[in-house]
Amino acid sequence: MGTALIYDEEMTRYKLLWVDPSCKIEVPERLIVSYEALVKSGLADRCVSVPVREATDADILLVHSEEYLQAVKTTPFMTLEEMQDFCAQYGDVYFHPNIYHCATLAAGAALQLVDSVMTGKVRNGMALVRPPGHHSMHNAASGFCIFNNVAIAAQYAKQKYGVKRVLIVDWDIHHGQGVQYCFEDDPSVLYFSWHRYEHQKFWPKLRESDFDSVGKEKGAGFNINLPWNKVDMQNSDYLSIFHHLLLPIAYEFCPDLVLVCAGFDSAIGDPEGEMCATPDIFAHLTHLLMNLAGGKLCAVLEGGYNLTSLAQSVCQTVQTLLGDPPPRPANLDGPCQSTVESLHCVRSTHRQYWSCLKHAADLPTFDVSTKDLSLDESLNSEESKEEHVWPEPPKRLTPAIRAALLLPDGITCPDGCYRQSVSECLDPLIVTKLKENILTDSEDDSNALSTLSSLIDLVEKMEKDEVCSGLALVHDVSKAMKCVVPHAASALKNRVLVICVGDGKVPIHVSEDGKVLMVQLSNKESQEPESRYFIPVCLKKGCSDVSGFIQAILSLLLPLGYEYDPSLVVLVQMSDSGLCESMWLQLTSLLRGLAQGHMLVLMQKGNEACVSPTASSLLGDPAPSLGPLVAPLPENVESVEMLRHRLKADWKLLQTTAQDIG
Ligand code: X5A
Ligand code: ZN
Repeated sequence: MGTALIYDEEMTRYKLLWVDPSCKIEVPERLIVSYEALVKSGLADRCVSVPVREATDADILLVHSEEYLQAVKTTPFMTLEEMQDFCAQYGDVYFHPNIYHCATLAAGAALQLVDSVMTGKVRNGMALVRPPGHHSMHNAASGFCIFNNVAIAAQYAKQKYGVKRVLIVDWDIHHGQGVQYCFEDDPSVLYFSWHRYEHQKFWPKLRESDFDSVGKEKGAGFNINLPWNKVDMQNSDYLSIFHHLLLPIAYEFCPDLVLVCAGFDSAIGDPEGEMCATPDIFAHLTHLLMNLAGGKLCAVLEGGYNLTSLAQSVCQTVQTLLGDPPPRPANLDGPCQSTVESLHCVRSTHRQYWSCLKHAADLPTFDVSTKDLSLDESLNSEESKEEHVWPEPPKRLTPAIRAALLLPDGITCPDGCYRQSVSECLDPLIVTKLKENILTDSEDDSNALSTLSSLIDLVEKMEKDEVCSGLALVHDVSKAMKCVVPHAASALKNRVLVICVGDGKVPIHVSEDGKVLMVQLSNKESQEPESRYFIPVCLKKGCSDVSGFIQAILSLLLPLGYEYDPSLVVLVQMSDSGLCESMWLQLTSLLRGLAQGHMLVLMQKGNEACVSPTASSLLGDPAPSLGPLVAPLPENVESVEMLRHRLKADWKLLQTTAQDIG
């Protein structure tokens, strides 16, 4: 199951032929540098190359009017003046004798990608296209866009494959108003867009790009707009929106297919976006979407005008689609005030449509529309524009061994995994330590000793980057945890995030030095008191409340994990975890976004059946879909909310309401 890459040089063969300051950034080099970066980094070679095709008239008419299509078809025969006149009826768009041809290829590329994913030829993929699509409308070109590539792809997927629910994530920095208009009254397509808005001062300056455009009639609730009212947004701002808005709704919606309007003008250095999120953030955004729809994700290029940041961002996206774990997220320090205000507005507006937001606070009392804009420095334009420099994202090297498994004799090692051998010559220092601290006299048989020291061996291989992740099926998870966690945390630069799933006492004491962050997910109230680094989460009825559980993961565990930024994740399945397999696999897969995928999974003997699915998730296979979700148990929602409320002073990525700050 591979990753498709769709590209054709033909789409570089058109350009702006006259002077127009608002269009001059949309250049053929955008596509050339993106593709060259994929080739140079070796990523293109790892993809399945799929040819483009021309979209047919019937394909284009899925979204556009006959009249508009016929008009665009005449542009190759126009003189320069005629083309300029033709453009004048639209906003910020130019034509060229070859752009109609390229526009059919761009839409056709999106359709080829949908075909490749839907037929199972590949798992996911990316199409590098020009012209972009998300601004173009039923009857009009707009913002460099001729045909709406992604909207056409969504209609096509519904029609040709009977796809019931499509999620469109538009992370381009502009509002894809064309996509919004196309699906406004359609509940089968959920459109999410974040965009630079600045209280309607930023192009396309539409009233309907604000948070209160939620969709119409049957489609009410299926259009989600997150306006950025300031520039300079950072990685934390983007992640906050995913954790507290997009992902909870996306999981509740349960798409059969995810389409991404993958514009990279939302990255640092872009002259349009003026944001500060670094290219590696796209690895995380991609990763966080990859466990929806059983991994069926199609990314289609939209904007992106800083050639350096564009090429880096494209590489981060494609490498993640290929299954490599994302890099360590850099300097996350919580969302800014303006982000939290926007988040609060959208969450309270949408809580009537989505049960995951039922508990969201009321609309804030401050009146957003009458805010004194003259105080916004960001609007005092030119002088405040900064030239941004950022380091090139380090090469993401994945260890040759993606998953090493420590299994008892007689259990076969799943394909693609490496069998960690049981240590034969034991390090005497470690033996003494283990005998003193963990093994009782009656048990210090050589078997337990060698299992535990093999575990330590495994963790050391992960620290040295020889192994990416590990799984151990052990006789006693408690002892394994007691042995491995302190050992890993003792290395100077290490921080260990431990997640215990299931009831029972956590066998290690968590100190306040921050070397270990322990989160327990269990059915029962914890006996131990909560603290900054020991966080018991009580979820009644375990997996019979899948909704409550996934929401706790998305909006509590992930933000904590991201802010903590561990060097190792230890995921422990206690004997009585009671978690259904699909939920467990979602948890495992989502946690690969932390610590560069350095995760050790500890499972109790007796749970053999779960070894092979867990191993495949460590290898990067997407988790199965949870199915459409019903409302979570109110008591679970409440206890998670209370916990979030208590912890948000210590953990800034847990903030969701304006009151949470200051
Ligand atoms: C696809 C895209 C931007 C148009 C900006 C016009 N279009 N000012 O990023
Ligand atoms: Zn854009």
